[in-house]
Amino acid sequence: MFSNDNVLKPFSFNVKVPPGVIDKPDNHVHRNLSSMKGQYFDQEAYDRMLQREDTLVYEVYEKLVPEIPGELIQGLSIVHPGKVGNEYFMTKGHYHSVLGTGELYYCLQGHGYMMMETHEGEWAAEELIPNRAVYVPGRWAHRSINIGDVDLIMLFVYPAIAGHDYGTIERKSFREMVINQDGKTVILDNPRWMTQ
Ligand code: S6P
Ligand code: ZN
Repeated sequence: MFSNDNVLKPFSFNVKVPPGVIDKPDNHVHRNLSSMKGQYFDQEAYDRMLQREDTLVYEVYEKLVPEIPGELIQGLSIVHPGKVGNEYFMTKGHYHSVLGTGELYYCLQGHGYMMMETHEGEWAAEELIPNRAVYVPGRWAHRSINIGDVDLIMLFVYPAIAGHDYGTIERKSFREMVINQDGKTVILDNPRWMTQ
């Protein structure tokens, strides 16, 4: 965490795509299959895959700033290509703890979807292609999904006070899932989704 005692000075950083790295990140998060228990529809495929290897599913590079109103955290999110059964590799997904905080994503490489939903049960999916921005408004949970053959790389920016609520999605999952059905990418109702 960035100390609030530090005075933040303007800064810049280089983004290199590929491979999808930034200069001097403050944080580099690795998310492997084992940290996504219960999130993929085909539990048997998940268990089989995990037995073979705890595959790296996605990575995040962050530039941290003081967690105070007005400041913005930014970084890169990289979802590797792959599937668990027929379901594409994806992020865990979360609500922001400060529910009203939004987030901007800008796709730099790859092909995917930003899956979003609200506590009230509304959902939306926006396609991610290079040079397209997706805005996630406050109140919307979000998960990025890689439906392509190369890394899905996105730049993100969100309020430093946002915080993360992963628990709700771990319990309820997302209402919709993105799978490959007979060679086509389709969005289907997720049987694992819980209404409460
Ligand atoms: C944070 C922002 C991203 C995600 C990243 C990984 O608010 O939305 O930096 O952290 O895409 O996803 P997740 O769901 O594991 O945090
Ligand atoms: Zn977020």
